[in-house]
Amino acid sequence: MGRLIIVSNRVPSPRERSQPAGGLAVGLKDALREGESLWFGWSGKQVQLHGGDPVPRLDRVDNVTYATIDLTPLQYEGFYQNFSNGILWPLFHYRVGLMNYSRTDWETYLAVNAMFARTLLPLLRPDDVIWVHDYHLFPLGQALRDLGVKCRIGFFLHIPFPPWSLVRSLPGAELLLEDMQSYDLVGVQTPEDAENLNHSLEVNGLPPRGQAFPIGIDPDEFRAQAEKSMQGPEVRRLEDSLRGAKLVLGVDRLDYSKGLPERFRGYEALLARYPEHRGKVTFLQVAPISRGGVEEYRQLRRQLDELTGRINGAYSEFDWTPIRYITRPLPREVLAGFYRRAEAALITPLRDGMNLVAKEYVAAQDPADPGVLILSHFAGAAPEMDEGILVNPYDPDEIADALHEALTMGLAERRTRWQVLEREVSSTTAVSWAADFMRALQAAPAVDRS
Ligand code: ADQ
Repeated sequence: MGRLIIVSNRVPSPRERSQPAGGLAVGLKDALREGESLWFGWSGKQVQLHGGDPVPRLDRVDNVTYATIDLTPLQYEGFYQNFSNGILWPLFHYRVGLMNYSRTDWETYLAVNAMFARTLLPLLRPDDVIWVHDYHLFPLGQALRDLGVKCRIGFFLHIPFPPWSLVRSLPGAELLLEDMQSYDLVGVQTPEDAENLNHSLEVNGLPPRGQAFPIGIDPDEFRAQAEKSMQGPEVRRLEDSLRGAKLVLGVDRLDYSKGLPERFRGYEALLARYPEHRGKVTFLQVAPISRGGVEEYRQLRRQLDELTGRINGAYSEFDWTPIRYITRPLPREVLAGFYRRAEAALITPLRDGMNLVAKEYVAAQDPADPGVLILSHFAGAAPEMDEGILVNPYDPDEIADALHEALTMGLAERRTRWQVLEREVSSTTAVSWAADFMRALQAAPAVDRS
């Protein structure tokens, strides 16, 4: 087999020691350990270019060559901020009302995809297999085919695929679906996403392409990380600061899809309706700022600042604070120990492609005394992880009841539930996800390359 070519919007810097906060980077790092591969995409830098395409910078580390290009400030704004994050992201998370459509941004999106194709082309060999990732790059397969690329090309969508009745709100949605015909295989996270995608294709007279490949983590690595982290100074400091209180943990990028205000209100409802937990529980929410340039994200931040202040103001004692809220990323090594220390994880997205934090939490637990996973019905992980307490994230009272149940659950039930969850997390890993996708891509009937 030829090389594996991964294309994603962002390419993580291979020399950065700490991991970026993002599921795609985490999943792929685990999947890229074997064989020869090239990872192509944006460097994360904006540079003013005067005419012509950027030239990829190459950096080889072990068996992976990282090839990155810069974007101009106009490309960054139109392609990344406005179209990918301001239009596709809300729409694909079922939030049509937050979509700020503009035809100029759509044109920039198509132009940047065509530019990605032109700059990738000279790096390709005929026997390569190309794997394109995520909503930033829907049209890339077609752009490559237009340049005569005959390799196998697969696409994986990390975010949900909503029903056609929503997707059709996007002007040009039909074109995106037509472009998908250039891929030999289109992977999505869940059977529901595959059904929505295939139905959208069908109503547009196109053949089905979608198959579900739920992404996973590297549970062994995460467990080892968590065990090691328990001995580290941060977990000790956390433990000391809790002074015997139970810990409820939330870990998310600061994003409106993650249901953070609803979650904070759920915790507030716990304190209001179950006063016995006051002073005996602490909620730690780690939510590093993400996409700070987009207005909706700035608004969300203001809303959370206000909610945290209000809840802490109302319930704090001079020696106890109900919510600890951090908007900086924490190193994964430290987070892993925090997961293990937490009696409950509160993961309540309004919509999420998969949600790797849920899987990491399960992998990090101590089998002798595991914590409880509280998970939204609307995370892609929910169908696989229904031994957690599943909640409707829109209902603060349901979140409060789930928290009370988790905080009072006996050891026997916690162990039984965790064992089922752990088996699930160990059977669908990042490595098996990538291997399953690649196998299906090799086996898929090739699309017309003429
Ligand atoms: P994300 O929306 O980024 O990913 P998620 O799947 O939860 O969401 O992955 C986040 C990753 O970043 C996890 O590995 C987590 O540990 C890490 N992370 C999150 N917050 C962090 C923090 N505060 N500090 C350090 N690390 C942090 C997208 C989709 C998801 C899908 C993934 C993978 O939105 O639905 O599961 O891709 O396909």
